[in-house]
Amino acid sequence: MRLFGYFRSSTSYRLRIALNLKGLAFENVPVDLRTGANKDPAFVSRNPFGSLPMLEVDGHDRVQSMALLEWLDEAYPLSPRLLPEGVEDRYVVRDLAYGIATEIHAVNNLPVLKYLKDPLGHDQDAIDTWYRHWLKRTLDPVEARLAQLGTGDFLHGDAPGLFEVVLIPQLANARRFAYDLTHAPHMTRIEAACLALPAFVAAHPDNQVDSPERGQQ
Ligand SMILES: N[C@@H](CCC(=O)N[C@@H](CS)C(=O)NCC(=O)O)C(=O)O
Repeated sequence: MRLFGYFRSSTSYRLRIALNLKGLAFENVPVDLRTGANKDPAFVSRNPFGSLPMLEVDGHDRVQSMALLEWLDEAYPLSPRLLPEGVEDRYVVRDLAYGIATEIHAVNNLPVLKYLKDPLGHDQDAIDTWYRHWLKRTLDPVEARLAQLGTGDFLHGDAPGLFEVVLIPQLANARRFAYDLTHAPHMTRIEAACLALPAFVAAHPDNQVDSPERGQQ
């Protein structure tokens, strides 16, 4: 398996966590978003979206992180499952995971932020305000939902699953944009529990070969 990703890409981070949780070995292939390597014709010929992550398995290129996560769970139904067994439990996990993936990531993605700057002409302060606005609009209800559900260290049961795989990268981005998480005790408790696990530590952006934190660039 080869994972084409970028250390700071939150969708790549999702896949790294999921592969680690399932104990699936993979080769990390960095694609530099800053230089636009994801738009190179050779890459686009394999992935017309020109997006990360892309997972190459047995000669097949698969993209779109949420579809990939669900595919991984079906193709490799090893413990732990990313989605629980019961229909209602699966609904609750998807409710929150897809809320973050579709309502925050989609509007705060790098091409959107670049477009706000050029051609729309917004400065960095305005872009940061945009970013935090869309975070708050969905993270507040996620936090309220976690309070309603009375969650412990994880949304469902005693292990992380699809929700945590999506939440942790989003919180890493929130912290990069100086988003105030002091009023989110449920999310930050879950974050602390996840970040103590080896699968999450190994997947962290700072621990990737293409991260400047590793002194590679
Ligand atoms: N819906 C896609 C979004 C993928 C995506 O936009 N990834 C970002 C990195 S987090 C990316 O590749 N951005 C560069 C671009 O689209 O030009 C998914 O979930 O995989």
